[in-house]
Amino acid sequence: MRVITFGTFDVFHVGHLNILEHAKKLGEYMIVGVSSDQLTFEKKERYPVFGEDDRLRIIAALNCVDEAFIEKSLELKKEYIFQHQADILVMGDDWDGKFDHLNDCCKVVYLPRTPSISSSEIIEIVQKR
Ligand code: C2G
Repeated sequence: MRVITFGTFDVFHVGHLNILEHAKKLGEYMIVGVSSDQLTFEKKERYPVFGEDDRLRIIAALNCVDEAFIEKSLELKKEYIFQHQADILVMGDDWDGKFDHLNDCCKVVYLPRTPSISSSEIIEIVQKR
């Protein structure tokens, strides 16, 4: 089974690692779409701390990741799924229900987020120091 997931993965932390490792266990081959800087701005109204090339390198270097690419638009999920021949789409449950319409091209699974950690909170803490 080929698993695909998407995310910004800015200021990489253990919540990111948990979901990627958990997702990989659902199949054998793991593909990750890393949001471009522009897409991150559109989603979060701020640019990421780390640029897309660095974030892509970090994700691609993980043991649980077989392939990583830049995700340019939220609207292209179907194209990315077909392009990478993914059988399962994994998303964090902060996106619960948002991608159910893709169930006709692959299985959609929402995994629970790791509590009490987020890139935005880490950025806030560092800014205050
Ligand atoms: N995540 C998690 N636990 C946390 C923080 C994040 O499980 N404490 C998960 C999110 O649910 C997501 C992944 O880690 O599945 C990446 O999180 P973000 O970088 O915040 O990604 P996001 O902006 O939600 O991008 O196409 C969809 C998007 O690109 C998803």
